[in-house]
Amino acid sequence: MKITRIEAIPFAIPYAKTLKFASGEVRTADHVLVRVHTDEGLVGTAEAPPRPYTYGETQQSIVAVIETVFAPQIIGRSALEREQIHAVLHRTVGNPAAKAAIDMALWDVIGQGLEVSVSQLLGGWTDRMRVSHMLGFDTPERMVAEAQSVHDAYGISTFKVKVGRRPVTLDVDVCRALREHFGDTVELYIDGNRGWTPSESVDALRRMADLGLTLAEELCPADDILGRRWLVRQCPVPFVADESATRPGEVTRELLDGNATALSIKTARTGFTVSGRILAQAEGLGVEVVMGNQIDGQVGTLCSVAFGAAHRTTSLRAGELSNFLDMQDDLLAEPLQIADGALEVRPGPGLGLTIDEDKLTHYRQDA
Ligand code: MUC
Ligand code: MG
Repeated sequence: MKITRIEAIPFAIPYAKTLKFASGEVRTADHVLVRVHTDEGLVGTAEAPPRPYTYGETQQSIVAVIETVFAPQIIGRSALEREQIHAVLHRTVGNPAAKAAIDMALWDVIGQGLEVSVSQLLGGWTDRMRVSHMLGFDTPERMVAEAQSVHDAYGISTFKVKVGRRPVTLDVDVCRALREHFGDTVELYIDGNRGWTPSESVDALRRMADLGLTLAEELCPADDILGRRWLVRQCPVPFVADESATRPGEVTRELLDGNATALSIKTARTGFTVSGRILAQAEGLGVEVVMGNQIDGQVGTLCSVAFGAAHRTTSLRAGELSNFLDMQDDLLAEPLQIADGALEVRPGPGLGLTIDEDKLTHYRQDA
């Protein structure tokens, strides 16, 4: 399984519906498809979705760091030398989506080489994940209508509501409208993407105390150190660290400092290898996890399902796996189908994905 070539292909697919949240908005999926080739003709595939406003990575920076920094140090090694390859990636600070995509493409190669599904290699707990749908900023009426339509079309009954607007009543009204519309038939939780101050967050949580929310994520910045601790201490539900806990060291620091009591694991950010280490930290420390979404396309979503379904702890909660529904098109030859509120793992070998080459030719930006 000698690595002979690593491709970083920028592609752009427009969204049918803009997703808006406190730290940004997404109109086009300007992602990078990463392909790892081996001497036996295997090709491992993964997707890197840049989030410039969160981590500073862009489509161009991902292509550049893979082509000029990572690929030259990895080509010539065996895909099985995972610790060696991780030492190379680890030497460079940051660039999480670029590193994660390389890691996942390598696992795809290994799975194909061994003729086993990656999800089974990782843990093989189950064959599907329940799906949570993310509702971006809009009016209460339109957000309720979107929730009802994905509920009807896909059987989804868990919703992550984006919050963090001012005044806080804008988002409180949305959560109340959703609860009144659905009664107790749905799970609701919130993600502020650092939009509120600690006191706005506490105010919003008080106003929503009767709504049965199950999680609160990144309501204020983790750098509001004492305010964030004060907020987390009085938060009635697990407080999820997402963009504040992106690697094992940060995870330890944020949890031990009392800045969070649960973790979002995103394969787009920590691949399979580091996500597995973070999961072990969460299990060892006894905190809950949720499989998050970095607004992945279908390739990335398939990777999240493979990891989430592989482990008992990650499949306890619904994973955020439906952002691809907002895209006008995608790259998989056989598109993902959410049914009965769940997404199935592809049987493999590897990740079990095939790229539609005509679509890639159409959407790629470097041709
Ligand atoms: C989330 O959980 O925050 C928004 C930005 C990003 O990086 O991921 C999404 C969802
Ligand atoms: Mg989040």
